[in-house]
Amino acid sequence: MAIRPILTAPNPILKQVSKPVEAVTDDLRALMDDMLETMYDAPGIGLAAIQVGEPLQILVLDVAHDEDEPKPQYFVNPEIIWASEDLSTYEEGCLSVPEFAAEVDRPAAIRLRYLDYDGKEQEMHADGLLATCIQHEMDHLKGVLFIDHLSNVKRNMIVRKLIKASKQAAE
Ligand code: GNR
Ligand code: NI
Repeated sequence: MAIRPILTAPNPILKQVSKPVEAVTDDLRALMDDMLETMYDAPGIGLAAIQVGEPLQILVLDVAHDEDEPKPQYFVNPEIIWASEDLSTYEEGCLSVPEFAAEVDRPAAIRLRYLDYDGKEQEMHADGLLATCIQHEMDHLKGVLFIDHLSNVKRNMIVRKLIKASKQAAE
């Protein structure tokens, strides 16, 4: 397993649309292992493959990471097959938008179809933080960041600050 560098906005790679996976191979399981290790190291509660530069429809999540037992979850080619009409609001952060957080509204509950770590088709219902996090990660697969849900004024302010911070880090 290896920790990989996480890309940060406004890196144009983060805008790429990720491709479906044809088969869950050992190589892709190795990528999922690296993603999980990278996510725990960051630390974060979710990571999409594009955040480590791989434009593939793969997510890893662990929304229970503060408890003693880690509970990693892997989602390949996820599809939302139902979303509740009622929304919930969470303060979201993103490892690709370091140091910023903002409230985003999303469907409060979803039903998801996906392939698991073994390539087996699964369905699950998610609500609460898990539902929010899955939708945040699925946005990454479409090249969308949580700041794209904010007003242009807020997003531009954040992007300008990210550019300034990365210039300072390079000095
Ligand atoms: O670590 C993360 N925390 C988080 C908090 C609220 C809503 C979404 C997230 S996902 C984020 C990790 C990340 O950037 N995943 O893409
Ligand atoms: Ni993110």
